[in-house]
Amino acid sequence: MSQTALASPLDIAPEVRETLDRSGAVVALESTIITHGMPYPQNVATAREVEAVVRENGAMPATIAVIGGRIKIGLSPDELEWLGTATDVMKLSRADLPYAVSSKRHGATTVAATMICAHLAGIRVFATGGIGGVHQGVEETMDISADLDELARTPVAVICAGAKAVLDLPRTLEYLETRGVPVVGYGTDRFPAFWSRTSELSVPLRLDSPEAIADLIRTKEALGLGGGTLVANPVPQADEIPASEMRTFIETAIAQAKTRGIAGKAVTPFLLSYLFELTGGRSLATNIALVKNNAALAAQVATSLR
Ligand code: PSU
Ligand code: MN
Repeated sequence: MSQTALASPLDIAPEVRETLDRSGAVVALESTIITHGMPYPQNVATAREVEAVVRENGAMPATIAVIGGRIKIGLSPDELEWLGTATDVMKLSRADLPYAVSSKRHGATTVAATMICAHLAGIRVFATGGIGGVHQGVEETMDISADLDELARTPVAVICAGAKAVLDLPRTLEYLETRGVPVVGYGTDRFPAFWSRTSELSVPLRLDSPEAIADLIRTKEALGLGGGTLVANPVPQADEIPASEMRTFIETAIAQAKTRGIAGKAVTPFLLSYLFELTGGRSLATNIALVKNNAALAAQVATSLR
């Protein structure tokens, strides 16, 4: 049988299309944070605010998700609202993306899947909260987020607040180094730990301006190295929960996940919602603040990249 070319599974929103056509600045945004990372209605409110921050900083936001098997690059306000309340939305990483498209399912894209879709659409910069990484207890579970391999292979710059402190941060950094991913601290020598501005770890590289980050991205592309760049942007001081305070909460949450036998894709969403309860909502307030902070930097980097 002859092969039939697959019709493009991408639906690029008109204003995103128009911006890409004139080589304008576009920032990709993920959707797992909306469906599996935050409760309703804060999830939808945050997604809207993050898009507004990108616009205020001179770039076009493109929130990415799969709806009925179509890869949406840029969601309408109605689609965003629907996604925030929908049940039956898959959490999509590299492994699940083609299934969601071929089976016409709904899916929220993780960092890995968002990078893939952004690259398909020609978007080079992406803002999120925190990437997935090597989980604590990896010796037993082999749980390493597909986000890390994606950073090694797909040429999109990811602006985050480090990796969630529930992870094994030293091994996460080791893995990124092995896979050749530049990890850049923005205005810091310490690797940020998501809710906290610092961890005990040094960040491998440091840059202090959006222009310098754009230069690095351009240079990496010109060298033909392939793969992405990870920029770790510390949460603003006023919004952070110091690492010393988070530590006990994190230990409790991880112990709970173990007791309840939570595994695989469910681990990260479980830990985030359990921490929300344990911290009386503080972890969510910090999460919202750091995503907005990353969106602003991503927009500035995208603007400098042109
Ligand atoms: N950061 C957040 N909230 C989230 C996530 C990251 O602040 O919900 C999501 C991202 O989509 C990330 C995913 O790609 O968690 C990682 O999941 P896993 O550990 O299962 O790979
Ligand atoms: Mn995992």
